[in-house]
Amino acid sequence: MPMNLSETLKSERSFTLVEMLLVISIIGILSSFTVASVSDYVDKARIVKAMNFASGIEKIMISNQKGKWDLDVIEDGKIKDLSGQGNDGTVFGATTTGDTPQKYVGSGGSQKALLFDGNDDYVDIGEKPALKPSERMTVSLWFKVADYPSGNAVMQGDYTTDFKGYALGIGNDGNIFFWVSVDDPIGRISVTSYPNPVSKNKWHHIAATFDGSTAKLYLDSKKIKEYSLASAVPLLGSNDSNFLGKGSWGPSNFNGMIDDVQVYSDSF
Ligand SMILES: [Ca+2]
Repeated sequence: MPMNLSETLKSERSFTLVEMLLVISIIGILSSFTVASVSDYVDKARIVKAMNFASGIEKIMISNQKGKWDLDVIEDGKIKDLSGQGNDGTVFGATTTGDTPQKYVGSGGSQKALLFDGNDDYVDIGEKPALKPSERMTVSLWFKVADYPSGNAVMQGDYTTDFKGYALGIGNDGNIFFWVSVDDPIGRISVTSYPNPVSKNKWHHIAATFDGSTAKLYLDSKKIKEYSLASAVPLLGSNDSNFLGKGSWGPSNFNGMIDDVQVYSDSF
């Protein structure tokens, strides 16, 4: 005998408690997927934007490019300078990895980056006249830090313990820093990302530029800090090496990956 309407409603009246919990957990799983994919999308957009920014820097200053290392290949223990300036580097311990900013956003499948162990890995580019900017300078590079236990160098440009040259690194608080030595009583300009530490295990782009009076630091295409002197002064160089992944000060070996490093004797 067919059920009447009220009986039908009664028999389909509700979820059991177990069914209800199941539905709630499915909704929870679906929403966490949505949140994860939105944040993933936002993070990839950050990288793509910084890639466009980095290629814009190269485009406007290409005639003053003094070093360009894509770090895709280590050949005979060396990394090649693609700028035409002959500033090849000798690799100590660092190895290539397929983990690159390009791959993260789904392109550049065969490209590589360099992996540094945070202990004794580095690249020595030597002391090169072309890498001693005297008036203006810019460095553009990608890095992905695994840990920052001490003040680590991402790149040392002709820097020494007596504050000559320039350096880019990351402090033990996760803030990046840009030091540039100038012929001025201040001695060394220091611009940091403080209080905006970078996230570990994510690719970030840094651009550091100095035009003779103003030092600017860009993180992921955004200008995060700048410092200006009253008037333009020359940069002070040294006779020390240019390094990737280590500096001349204290324990400074970088723990993570570095990619697509470019140096210019110009500013923006
Ligand atoms: Ca690369």
